[in-house]
Amino acid sequence: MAGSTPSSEFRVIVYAYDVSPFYQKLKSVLIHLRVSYLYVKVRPILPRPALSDELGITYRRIPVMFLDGQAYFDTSLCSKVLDQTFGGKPGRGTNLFSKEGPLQELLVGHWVDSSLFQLGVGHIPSSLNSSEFSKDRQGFFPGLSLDSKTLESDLPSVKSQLTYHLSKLESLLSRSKTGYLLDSEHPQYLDLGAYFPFNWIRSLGTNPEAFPPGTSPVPPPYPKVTEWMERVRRHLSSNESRVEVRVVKPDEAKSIILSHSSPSSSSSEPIVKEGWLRIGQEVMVTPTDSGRVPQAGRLISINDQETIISISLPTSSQGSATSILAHFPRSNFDVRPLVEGGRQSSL
Ligand SMILES: N[C@@H](CCC(=O)N[C@@H](CS)C(=O)NCC(=O)O)C(=O)O
Repeated sequence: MAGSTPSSEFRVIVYAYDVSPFYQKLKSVLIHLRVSYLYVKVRPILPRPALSDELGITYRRIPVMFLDGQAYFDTSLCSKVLDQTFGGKPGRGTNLFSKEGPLQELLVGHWVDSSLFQLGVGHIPSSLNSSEFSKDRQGFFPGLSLDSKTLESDLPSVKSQLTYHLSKLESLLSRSKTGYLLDSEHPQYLDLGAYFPFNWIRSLGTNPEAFPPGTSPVPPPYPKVTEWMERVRRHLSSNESRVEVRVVKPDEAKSIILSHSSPSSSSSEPIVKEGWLRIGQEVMVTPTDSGRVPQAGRLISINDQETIISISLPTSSQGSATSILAHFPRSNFDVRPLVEGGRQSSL
């Protein structure tokens, strides 16, 4: 795609770093949907001033996506809103949630993004796990140590746990006529969602038993999974040339984000009606699974799909805009009133 479009005409901006598996997941959704985007590269470890100092974003996980100037957190919500905005439209990729949409959301959110991703983390070789990295990730997954020695000694058990997931996938695929997980004509969200941890694990090279290298004389133990991975890879690589990924500096991205005006929203969510939360109140939104760093903001809207808050820009960074709108999924996120100096009791 020619690189002549002004940056301000790109609707999507992604903050991430290349080796982030969740960025790779989001990228596969963008490629499938054929959506070009601006890419702000941030460090794999904190601090990330492009998000915190410039935009007031304390949520620590990557990627963070902006669509038309509004922030979206968690690849589950990002994928859904991208699909609703672009899926099936002229010149774009097919809808990702057209088959068993709610089931796909549950499967990717509560199986792939959690159990499978953690097994992926367990495959990280100690050569990649610097002390700076493991220090940064301390406490990222409650109850899971990322220290090199523990990762190394746990690897056999992690590999053995992975066989359960591979064998389920193998049997699902042996019933599929199209070679996609839900027997759909085109890949669905579940295909892209499940591809990223397996592809990541394969690329880490610590599990040649499950993923023998191409040169190996040993046949792959999960042939249907191997074929499916190749099918998804080919699908993505055939769409990749239609997507422009333009790397931009944080300043440029920020001025594009702030040039959008923010619409207002209202709420119909029962917890608001019951008086637990009030629209306009200061709240904090915190992931409940990993990277539990709260994000504070003013409650704009909450329903059964998402929570929207307004995040104040740090005073040093304000211009004509003083806040941004930010969307969080309801699943795996806790919303509660902000209390000075401590946490309020659970919802
Ligand atoms: N459920 C989240 C998980 C995101 C996540 O865990 N991302 C990893 C990178 S792949 C992360 O943020 N690690 C800590 C960090 O980069 O600071 C999502 O789907 O976006």
